[in-house]
Amino acid sequence: MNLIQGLVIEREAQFIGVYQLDEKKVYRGVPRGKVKKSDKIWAGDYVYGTLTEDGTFAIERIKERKNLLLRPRIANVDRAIVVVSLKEPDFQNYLLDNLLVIYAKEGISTVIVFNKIDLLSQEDFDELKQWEEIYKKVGYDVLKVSAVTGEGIEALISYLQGEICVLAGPSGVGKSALLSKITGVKLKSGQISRKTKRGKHTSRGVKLIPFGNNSFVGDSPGFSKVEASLWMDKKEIKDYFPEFQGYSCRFPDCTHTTEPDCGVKEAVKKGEIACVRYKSYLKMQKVFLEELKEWCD
Ligand SMILES: Nc1nc2c(ncn2[C@@H]2O[C@H](COP(=O)(O)OP(=O)(O)OP(=O)(O)O)[C@@H](O)[C@H]2O)c(=O)[nH]1
Ligand SMILES: [Mg+2]
Ligand SMILES: [Zn+2]
Repeated sequence: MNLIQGLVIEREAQFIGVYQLDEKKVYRGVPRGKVKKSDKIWAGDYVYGTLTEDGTFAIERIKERKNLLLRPRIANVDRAIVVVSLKEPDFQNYLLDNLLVIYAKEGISTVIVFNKIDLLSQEDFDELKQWEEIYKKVGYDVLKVSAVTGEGIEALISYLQGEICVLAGPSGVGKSALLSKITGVKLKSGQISRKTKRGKHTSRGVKLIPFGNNSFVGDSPGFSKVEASLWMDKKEIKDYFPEFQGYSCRFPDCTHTTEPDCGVKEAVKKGEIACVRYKSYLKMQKVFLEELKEWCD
């Protein structure tokens, strides 16, 4: 049997939308044989199958996934576009830092996008510049855009070629607005969550929107609070702060909190590691360090 490849771009209740990459057309996917358990298929899954006479895509096989995001359920995510804003809503670096840790653990490359720059005063831009420098120094790409004026959108699109991307970030920062700008598809805010007819259960239909040359982008509902420590062992978190790597400490299992002769703490003291980032780390560890006051204001 000659199997063709498709990508699941829509997953809602019992519906599976399979995008045929060559034709750029969506078929209703019907799991067959070994893949009968349809609930194990997610948006972002690459599937192999055949086109049937009644115009459905008979799914014979699912490609092994490289990752699976939980919120929203999207598989094989290449890149997370973490959208934040300096104003409306106010920037919360702790929330951003938690998201960065989670994506780093999943092996997903991340770009930080400050949206709503049309709202900023000169003073705000000065503040934004400081945040930009902090995250760039850590190694993240930082983009400044406006979904309203379109500024910076071209640069953002150039990041997303041939990839499965997901927009994530706090509520109200303009993720859905940016998605519309990128793909040209008009979306209502909050469209992602819909009540099912059964009433009691809320289903979260997930959709990847195709654009450009086989690029796909998915929206996600806004987060109001994210704690990396709920996703992984607290001890692991230090591995996902890129700027902590390469320093040596007296104890090989140093948590970079209360231990003496800690290379990371020394680096914070010397200003090599940003205080705000280290403070986020301590908060994730639920550790309060009195001595921090001496080096960080
Ligand atoms: N001034 C300005 N307003 C924007 C911009 N982008 C989005 N907005 C507005 O911000 C509000 C929230 O935008 P959404 O796109 O719904 O935000 P969201 O991140 O998808 O929010 P959730 O779905 O709740 O997580 C809307 O009123 C948008 O019109 C922007 O670049 N500039
Ligand atoms: Mg939205
Ligand atoms: Zn240490």
